[in-house]
Amino acid sequence: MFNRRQHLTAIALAVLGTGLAQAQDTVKIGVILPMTGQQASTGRQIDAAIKLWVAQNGKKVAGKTIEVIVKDDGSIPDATRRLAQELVVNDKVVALAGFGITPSAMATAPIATQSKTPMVVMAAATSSITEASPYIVRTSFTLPQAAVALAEWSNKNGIKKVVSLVADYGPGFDAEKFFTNQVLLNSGQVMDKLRTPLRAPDFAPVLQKVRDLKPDALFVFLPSGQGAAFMKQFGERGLDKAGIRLIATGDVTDDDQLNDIGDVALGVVNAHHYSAAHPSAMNKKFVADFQAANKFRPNFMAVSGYDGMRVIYKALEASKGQGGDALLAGMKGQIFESPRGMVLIDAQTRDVVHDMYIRKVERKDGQLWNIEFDAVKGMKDPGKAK
Ligand code: VNL
Repeated sequence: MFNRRQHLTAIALAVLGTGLAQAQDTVKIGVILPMTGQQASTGRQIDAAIKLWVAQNGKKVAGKTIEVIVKDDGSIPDATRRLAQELVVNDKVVALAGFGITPSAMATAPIATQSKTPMVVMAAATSSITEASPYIVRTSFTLPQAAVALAEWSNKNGIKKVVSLVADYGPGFDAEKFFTNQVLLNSGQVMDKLRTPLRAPDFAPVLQKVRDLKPDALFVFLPSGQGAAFMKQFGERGLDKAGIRLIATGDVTDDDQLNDIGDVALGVVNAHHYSAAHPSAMNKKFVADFQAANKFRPNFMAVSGYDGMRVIYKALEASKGQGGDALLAGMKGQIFESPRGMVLIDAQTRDVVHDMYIRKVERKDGQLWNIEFDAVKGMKDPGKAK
């Protein structure tokens, strides 16, 4: 017969046993996204894409059960860092993922390095992010990729005098530098370089300046979510009628907002790695499945979240569910078809290599789309030191 003490010990052991079994059978992925605040659309897109990936691919990988934990950082870098710390120390996640803006990714990089936790950047796009930790892998894109591809197109299309306008932080600096340097290399003229704050930008003064300068084209990078407000003001202030051509990175003609922008978006040429109108069988299925589950169209953030999950799942298969260096090794060098087209995770830089498409906004079946008409194939990040 058990006495009371033995009985309690047995229960304690049983509980401990189940706890251990659970810990060994479950693999946790910690996702940090801006679900609220100015970048909430980015969080909403990536969260929906992660859920779609899990719905399509199941929760079992390498005999383990995947648990995705999503935390909202409101795109406040201090919050991102604190949440990452908690996810690593308390939840023992094998991977960190998400990161809506560059400062959030940068704030978390030291945690990834110290804890040897692979960190998959699904949104932020400043070139140098992947150099901030050897544990960072990126599935989004880089601004130098989009800026250089667009500058090459604009040179071939008679655009000589340009003004650039970017958000005043990391990815904006990259966009400005790589676009204007390429224009100068092509013997063009850079009339001015304008910047607007990341938080609560006021576009009126810069648009007035552009109107006065009258360049052949205004080049714009603004983070996902700001494009519609900007483009509407561009039209309201008559810059399009004044013969100033708007060209942009695809962040500005974001599929998430494109239909709200209206006619002023028509004909805007832009460069990016993903369009919801990309004409592949895989993308048609991705868009259909995404729209069946959500009331909105997937944008470039969604595809980066989806591909990021692919990278994590395949790496877990290779590492048999182990984290750390084994998981990182499984991420490096992955090559696969994505809804955007072919993707390579460069084993040396851990950055994404993919096609940069040149697109034009067109109306089809009553909706606005970024229609791809040219591409720079297999583009590496031009921002990486040679
Ligand atoms: C960043 C780059 C953020 C591109 C974006 O949207 C974007 C970033 C929130 O690196 O902070 O479209």
